[in-house]
Formats: sequence, C-alpha cells, structure tokens
Amino acid sequence: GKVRAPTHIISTISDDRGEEPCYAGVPMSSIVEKGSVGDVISLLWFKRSLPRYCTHFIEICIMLCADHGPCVSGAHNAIVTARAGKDLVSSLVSGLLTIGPRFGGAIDDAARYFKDAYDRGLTPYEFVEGMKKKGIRVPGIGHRIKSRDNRDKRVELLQRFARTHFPSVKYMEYAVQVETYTLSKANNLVLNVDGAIGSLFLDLLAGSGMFSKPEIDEIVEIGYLNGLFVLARSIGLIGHTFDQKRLKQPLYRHPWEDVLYTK
Ligand code: Q5B
Repeated sequence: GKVRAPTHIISTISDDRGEEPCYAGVPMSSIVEKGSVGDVISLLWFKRSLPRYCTHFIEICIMLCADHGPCVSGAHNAIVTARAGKDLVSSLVSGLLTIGPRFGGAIDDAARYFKDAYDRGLTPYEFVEGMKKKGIRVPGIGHRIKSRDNRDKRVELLQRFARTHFPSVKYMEYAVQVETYTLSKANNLVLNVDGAIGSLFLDLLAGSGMFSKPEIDEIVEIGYLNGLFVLARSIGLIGHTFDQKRLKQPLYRHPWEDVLYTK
C-alpha cells in the first residue's frame, strides 16, 4: 500500500497550495471582496468567521491602540533605536519588547483574573483585597496619566460600542465595579485600555455564541489578547521609526542632569 512520509509541521490556519491563499478555508478573493481586516484576524487567530459586530470591535481595538504618543515605553524604545541608526525591524522589535505586564501586555492577565473572579462570584472587595494579599497588582487597573478626573477616552469608546452591540457585557460591568472599588483607594486606579479590552473580549467570547466553553478557556489560557495590542502598536512604532528617520534625528543620549548619581 501507500506509505505516507511523516510531516514535520502541522498547520490548520492557512493554505497557499491552490490558485489563491485561503485563510481558515476562506479564499482570499472573497475576503478582499466582502471582508475587512477584522475578518482576517478572526480567521487566522480564531479559525472562524465572526459576526460583523465582533470584527468591528476587533478593528476598533486596533485603531485605538495603534499609538499613544512618543512618551510611552514602546515608542520611546523605537525612537531611541531609530536614532541609533538601526533599521525598521530593529526599531520595531525594540519597541515591541517593552510590551508586557506593566505596559500594554496586561490584556490576557486582565481577562484571566476578571474571568476567574467573576465566575467564582467574588465581590470586587474580595477580588481586589485577595490580589493585594498575594502581592499582585490587578491587571487592567491603573494608569500613569489617566485618572478619575482625566478618563481614558479609549475605554469610553470601547464601552459605548459594546453596550450598544454586544448581547451581554457582564464581564465589563464587573470590571467597572472593580474600578469603582479601586478608585476609592487612589485616583489613578482606573480601568485602563488593557482592562477594558480584556473584560470586553470575555464578553465577546461568551456572548457571541461562536465559542464553546472549553474553547473560551483555551483562548484565555493560551493568551491571544495581548496580540491585539502588539498588532495595533506595531502600526505606531513603525510610524515613530519613519518619523525619526524623516527628521534625521541624531543619536540619542540621555542628559546627565536627568540622572540621580548616587552611591
Ligand atoms: N497600584 C500601569 O502605575 C501602572 C495597581 C495598584 C493594585 C493595580 C500600574 C499597573 C497593572 C498593569 C496594567 C496596563 C504601571 C496599563 C498601558 C498602555 C498605555 C500606556 C500609556 C498606552 C501605573 C502607586 C500605588 C502603589 C501600587 C498601587 C498601582 N496599580 N494596586 N492594582 N493595578 N497596573 N498595565 O502610576 O501602596 O503606594 O505601594 O501596574 O494594567 O500600558 O499611555 O502610558 O496606550 O500606551 O506608576 O495606555 O497601575 O503607580 O507603580 O507608583 O503605584 O498604586 O501598588 O501602591 P503607576 P505606581 P503603594 S495601560
């Protein structure tokens, strides 16, 4: 009989062997004709076509996380690297490498902790104080410049969209209750953009009817959602790199006056 050579790679998301590439079985021409970048993300990341309100939500996340000015960690690194004469990819990855638990990369943990706390029926007080006892900052809460009196417009836009289009926003409402509690402790402990995306993506997964419970658990466990920030912020980091090159900015050196030299 036929002997099948063992393969070294298994791939389930795309196939370029035919006339045109297919993403999760959907031919490129039909995506180009009827789809959007949100469809591309849902096919390649979630392996299914999601309803329009979900792909629109994904696109809103990408638009509003694309950049947050030159002073944030990622842009700063990209700018310094570009000014050191490095190429686009080096500048981009040096910015991307700052994305993590404090900056932009708290979306997955926000989803994990908010889901666990909500599903276990913890009150915001029990959740926040339990985290404090464990010495863990609540992911998705807190911001360097945003506060009770200077709210993050991005969070408001996401919440408004979800309240209008999502069948349920129970995880987001829980995150808002957590924020009400953390704001009673300090003015800047607001629900930040990572926390808003993390909690709302839980609502998208649970409310869209497109995912089984084990699939939701796997998505949250693997951690897909920081990918939204990584993808979005790459747009801004590339922009900052081009900006520095266009401006022919010299090598960056931090001023001595801004360093506390001490023993
Ligand atoms: N405290 C974000 O801290 C920041 C607490 C907390 C309980 C918390 C902090 C934090 C969780 C991670 C997170 C995403 C580091 C942020 C983003 C994208 C961005 C960025 C941009 C963009 C800010 C002062 C006191 C201390 C702390 C307590 C602070 N956070 N307690 N849970 N979550 N959040 N990251 O202001 O008693 O004095 O020791 O880690 O969600 O990254 O625009 O900049 O688009 O680019 O530096 O928006 O909140 O405050 O570190 O001085 O703490 O508050 O324990 O208490 P800060 P710290 P104590 S969005």
